[in-house]
Amino acid sequence: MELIFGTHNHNKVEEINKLLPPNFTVKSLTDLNYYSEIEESGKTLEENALIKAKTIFNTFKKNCFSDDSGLEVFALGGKPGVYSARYEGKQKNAEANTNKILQELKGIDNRQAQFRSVIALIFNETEYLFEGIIKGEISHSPRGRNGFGYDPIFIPEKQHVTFAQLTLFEKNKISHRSKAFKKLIEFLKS
Ligand code: ITT
Repeated sequence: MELIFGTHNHNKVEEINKLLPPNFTVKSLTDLNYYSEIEESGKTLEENALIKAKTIFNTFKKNCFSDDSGLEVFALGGKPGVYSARYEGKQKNAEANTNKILQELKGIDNRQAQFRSVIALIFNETEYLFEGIIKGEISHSPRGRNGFGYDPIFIPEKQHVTFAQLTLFEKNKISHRSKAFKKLIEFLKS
């Protein structure tokens, strides 16, 4: 069975391919030479994931899925959430984004946070949503060099190190995205 994954992110495609049974083939937007910008204008992760999936479905008329993820900090009322990539401006600078969070949490004891990932699937013309969450807390300073985005300041529950101090293999075993991917795969296999 062939599915289109609405991303150009090679790492995400590789991650899901490792989890999928061999009878599934995933094609990315890069594989399909689709380079139009899809505006992520939604106010929630769910809306954005659906906007992307619907745009792709309307273009290719094939089963497809898209994801959107973000960091939600409790003491900041769930921010940056859907605005995670551009929290400190349009330039989407990960270091500036992480510094902004550390600044906003100065003097605040509650450092609880979670990464949340939502996948929107359009399968046989019906829409489905799958969610993955990893809870944790925000460190007091950035630590580690692996990963991307907010990884250097996110300590997942039951760990003493940040996501950026874990190997990609270790992170993928517990990450929000892999949890959502696993739910999607269970659905596709059933
Ligand atoms: P696409 O091209 O597929 O849209 P993206 O980089 O925008 O990829 P996401 O939509 O999954 O990635 O995530 C949006 C932002 O949320 C991302 O730029 C990071 O700032 C943050 N984020 C999401 N997942 C993360 C993770 O596993 N580790 C660190 N930061 C993450």
